[in-house]
Amino acid sequence: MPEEPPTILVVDDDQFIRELLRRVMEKEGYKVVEATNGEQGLDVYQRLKPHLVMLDALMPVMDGFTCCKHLQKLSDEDETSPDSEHLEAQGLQGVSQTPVLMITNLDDPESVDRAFAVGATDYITKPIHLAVLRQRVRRLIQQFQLYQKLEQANRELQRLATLDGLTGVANRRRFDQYLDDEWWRMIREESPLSLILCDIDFFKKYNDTYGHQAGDACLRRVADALRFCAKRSVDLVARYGGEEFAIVLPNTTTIGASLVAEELRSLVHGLKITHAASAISEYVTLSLGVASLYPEPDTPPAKLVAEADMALYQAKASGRNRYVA
Ligand code: GH3
Ligand code: MG
Ligand code: MG
Ligand code: MG
Repeated sequence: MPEEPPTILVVDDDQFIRELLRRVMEKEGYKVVEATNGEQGLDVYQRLKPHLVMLDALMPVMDGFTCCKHLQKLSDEDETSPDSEHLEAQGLQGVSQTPVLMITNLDDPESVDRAFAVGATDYITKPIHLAVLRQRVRRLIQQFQLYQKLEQANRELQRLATLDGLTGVANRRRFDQYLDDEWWRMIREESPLSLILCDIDFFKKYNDTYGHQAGDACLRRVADALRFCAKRSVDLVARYGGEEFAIVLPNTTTIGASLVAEELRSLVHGLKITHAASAISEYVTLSLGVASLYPEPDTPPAKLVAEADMALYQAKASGRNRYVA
């Protein structure tokens, strides 16, 4: 499919200028939309999200400086990249925002400074030197598109950096971060935080019997079961280690967490994944440890993990395929 041409929004009260810019820019292969004052410009900007705004300074209703300031704000709100803070720290604020090219009769230094102060990316005076304009436009749009691509790649990388490659659930890094975040949130809300740690029973034997690839497939199915049981959007499922998984359950007491643990145990057993080498069942089973507490500022979240781990150990010691709370 051919790519859509970039869109340029021309905001000018002078019809002659608008028509000139449209003709020149369409010849360059761009799509052109028009507005006759700042207010209309903002409206079109929000609906069409152009790749470049050409902005006159003096216009009725809303002038170019005011319009530019508002554009800046709208562009900030669009900004979803977690990387924008980095860019700002390096003095690169605005690079990923829609470029605004001021095209105006005003050539006094104050107007130039004012335009850049309200967020203009570039400045050209009338009468327009068309060859210069073409080059500036090409460069501004190229840069904008490049930054958009970089930001998208960045977002994707950030997302992938939190996931476990085999099962698609959160990885250990994300687990640690989330547990810490929720620990502090529960302190503020004076609410209990629960954790379920679970471990596949006799999984080494499963690998030995069916091979590592079958082991991987089993891990994926168990991860899916965990995802199914963690029903609220705040419940986080993570791969804690090799064949160990965790569910963080905010605002949840021991009773609530135990219900989830039992549902999960029964669901995994009910999957009937054949495990001939298991000493306790003909199918793959889980042992689970449940811990729950009211977080306090001078206790680390590791305490919750240690308690869940102890409960898991007891579940193993007392026969497996069960939870201990
Ligand atoms: P228990 O019932 O006491 O938990 O016994 P177990 O055999 O499950 O426990 P152990 O810790 O001895 O073995 C865990 C096994 O999990 C060993 C390791 O090869 C396997 N494992 C860890 N990560 C992966 C993985 O990504 N893929 C596969 N297929 N196996 C894995
Ligand atoms: Mg004007
Ligand atoms: Mg283990
Ligand atoms: Mg195990």
